[in-house]
Amino acid sequence: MATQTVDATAEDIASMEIRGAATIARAAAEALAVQAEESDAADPEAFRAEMRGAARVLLDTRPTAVSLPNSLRFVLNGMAGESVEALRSSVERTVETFVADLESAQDRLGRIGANRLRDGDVIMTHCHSTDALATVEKAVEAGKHVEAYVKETRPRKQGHITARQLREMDVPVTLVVDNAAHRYLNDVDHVVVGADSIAADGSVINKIGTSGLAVSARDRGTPIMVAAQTLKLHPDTLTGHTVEIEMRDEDEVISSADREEIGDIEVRNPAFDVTPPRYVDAIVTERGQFPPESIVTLMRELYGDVDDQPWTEPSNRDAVSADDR
Ligand code: RI2
Repeated sequence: MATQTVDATAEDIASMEIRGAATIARAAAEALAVQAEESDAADPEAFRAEMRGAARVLLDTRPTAVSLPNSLRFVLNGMAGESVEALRSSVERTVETFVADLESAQDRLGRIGANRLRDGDVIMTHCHSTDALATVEKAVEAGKHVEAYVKETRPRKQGHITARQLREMDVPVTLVVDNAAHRYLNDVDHVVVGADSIAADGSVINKIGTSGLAVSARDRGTPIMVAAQTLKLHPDTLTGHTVEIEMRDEDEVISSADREEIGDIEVRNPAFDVTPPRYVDAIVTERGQFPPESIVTLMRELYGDVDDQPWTEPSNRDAVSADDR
């Protein structure tokens, strides 16, 4: 298990040293285990308050990937016991379960997604998604030959990570700039992407550029598979909330020297976009593959009774519900 403190983990998530929805979820859960281990809380209530505070620090790092609150909720709701010692070991056990579940979900999802890929298929990827790569890995393990067009994915070029990991699987890779995607989609059998959040209507929130790629793919008749374990299902969207799209620093897009040379301009750097369900052929989860419009059924089954924010202090919770009334 990782041994990073909550503050170090939060810093790494915010700076994207730790990135990718599943990886963020795991790191956050492991940071809570470290917090529990190192806590010198005097009594159970102090311990619980400390864990809630730690969860809020992690929660405040990045707003879009729901795997982060889902992971914090899982760990905080698993806290049980009448003594600090009992609470501490419940956190450690819950985090171990969380990490094991995450790994087996990705494994199962990979095997399901691999069934969609045939021997000789060419895929196109966007950004870097461990869930998406799991489907390719399982296909390769099953003896299928798969080749990949890998989109660079500006501004942070996470496509390079995808290219490297595909090469480690011996998958032939052609790296293209984002603008070349439409040009090569005729040669592609499947677009395979991950997700940071899935909304109740089946919309897919993923790295900026996914929606444009999906529109292009639909135009070319190329199917789009979204690989997303159920940790990516966003419970708040069941009650009408929308998913916040993170805006990142403009320095990721343009250097200050270049900017100065150009003159007075605005720069926008949204990290994610929303792909409507009509552009998505299948959402592949560890529970099977779903047409996007039916994902709400699974979301209700898994998260239907989730309306709690266990990181909120009990006094504020009362205030919130009073406001709601
Ligand atoms: P896995 C990433 O976000 C990408 O958008 C990727 O598709 C998604 O997380 C899911 O990644 P970022 O953290 O959970 O790079 O499949 O902004 O690894």
